[in-house]
Amino acid sequence: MTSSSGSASSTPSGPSGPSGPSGSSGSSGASSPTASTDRASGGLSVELSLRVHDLMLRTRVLEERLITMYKQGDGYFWIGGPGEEAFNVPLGLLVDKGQGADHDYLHLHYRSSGTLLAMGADPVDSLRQMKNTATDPYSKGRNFAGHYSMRRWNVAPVSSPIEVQFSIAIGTAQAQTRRGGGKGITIVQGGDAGTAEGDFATSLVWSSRKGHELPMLMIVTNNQFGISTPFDGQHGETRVADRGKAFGMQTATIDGNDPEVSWAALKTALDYVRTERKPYLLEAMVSRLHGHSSASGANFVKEEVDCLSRFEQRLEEKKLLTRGQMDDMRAKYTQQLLVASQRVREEPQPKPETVWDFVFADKNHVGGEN
Ligand SMILES: Cc1ncc(C[n+]2csc(CCOP(=O)(O)OP(=O)(O)O)c2C)c(N)n1
Repeated sequence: MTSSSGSASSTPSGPSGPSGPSGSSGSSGASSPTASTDRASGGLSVELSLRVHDLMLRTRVLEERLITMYKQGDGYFWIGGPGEEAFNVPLGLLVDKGQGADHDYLHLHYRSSGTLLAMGADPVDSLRQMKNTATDPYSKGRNFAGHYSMRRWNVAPVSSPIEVQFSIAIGTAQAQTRRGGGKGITIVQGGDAGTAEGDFATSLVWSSRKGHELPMLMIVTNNQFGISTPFDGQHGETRVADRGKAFGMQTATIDGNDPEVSWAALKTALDYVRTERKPYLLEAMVSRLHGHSSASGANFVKEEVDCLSRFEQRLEEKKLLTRGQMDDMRAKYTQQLLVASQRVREEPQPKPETVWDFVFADKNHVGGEN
């Protein structure tokens, strides 16, 4: 059961509507949050619906705060994931989080805030990275917003050069295969335009060699834009996911603006990769709600499907939350991050003499030094 089961969701506009996975899938695997039998909407329990909504809202409010910080001069550049929450939050909740090959490795992109918050990251740390403070745990004040990196959760550093993560991910998947026995898999994610890069082709080839398949979930979050180049006219294939079929891979294209569809599709894909130890290519159609980045103004694009307001409407119809309750939550989270951003302003910047720190490894991490 994946995308096709999400009947409440509308088909995203564009070249490819949602479709079910091709072929069979595995059964057991990913650790998942509570699955009560009290189904509220789609396949999600009441508890899980509320949890997903809360995290989607927190993610949206975080991105809005980051944009405001950029516009107020508290950062040099903004790029992030408003419009990808309905997919990225379920992903973060379904990941097997931890350090080392027994857990999932994540090679994400710069729109992955929802995944990190769902895994338990502190949103204030994202404000620190935006403000480039020395207290930023992801890059110690050295990188752009949304460039996460967390050794203890196997989150490989997010890269600004697009798609290189698809080549790097082969390494962690190889390590997991060579080690053998574990349930940890490698998850790699990027946008649709990036699939034109050689790294994406490299990943298709290396993950699917007969008899040497890799436990890799390859995710393409398709917002139908590069920076300003529309998807139409750039692709011979109708669906990016179809490219996986030529490599014998399981594939699906889904409505990533629907958290229930995303949950079901991710569960299927993760279970398959975890159990079969073979690759899966999942394409999620998503929105780009504030344009590409601050380079294009970062203003709200009202023509795009807003996954959060659509989900909130559904929760209201199901009488799980009232409009007033959701407005109160939003006001509370917005106020909390406003106060936090004022606090972060006072935190120290990196000292000039530390400029060469973290350029080269000071320990032999591969050899086991931590
Ligand atoms: C190797 C490389 N080429 C070009 C760029 C400039 N660039 C930054 S983001 C971007 C568009 C990426 O589009 P897509 O892969 O669809 O991801 P999205 O940003 O839409 O999520 C480009 C071309 C880059 N960062 N790296």
